[in-house]
Amino acid sequence: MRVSYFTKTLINHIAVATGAVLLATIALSVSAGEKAMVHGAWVREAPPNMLMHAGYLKVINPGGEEIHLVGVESKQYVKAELHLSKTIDGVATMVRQDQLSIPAGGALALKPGSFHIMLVKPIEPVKAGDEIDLSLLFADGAIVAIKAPVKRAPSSSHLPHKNHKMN
Ligand SMILES: [Cu+2]
Repeated sequence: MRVSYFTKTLINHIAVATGAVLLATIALSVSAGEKAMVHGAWVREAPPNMLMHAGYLKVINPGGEEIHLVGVESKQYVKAELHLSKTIDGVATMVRQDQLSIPAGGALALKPGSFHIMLVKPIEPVKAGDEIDLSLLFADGAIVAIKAPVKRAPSSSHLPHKNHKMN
């Protein structure tokens, strides 16, 4: 009798604990954007007459479902867009992206020569050492707010001029 009472109590405890874990899991999965982690954000310092600045970062998605970055906002700029740098017919260009997808359990790097955040028209002059506030907007309505330091481009990120014709 004693053993069976004990077993029953134990089973009840396990049931309660399992229920709590299930609830916690459901609560966590409500908002996909909240599961996104952002690493290594920075904004490239540009000459004072340049009104378009590029921001870079890495979005990590540890969740089990693909997530979608659909926009960016910064209070220090008039406008911010998601862009992709491309070379079309030997000419370097940029194409606006409506959304960037980050696969389940994967990551997406926004980096020089590839995807980036285009920050348009700084409201006040921006220089190395400043911090830019970025709000990343995800398709499910989640917002991830981060600070990106303004840095001089490291010399290693000077990309070769791909549109030089070498005949
Ligand atoms: Cu751009």
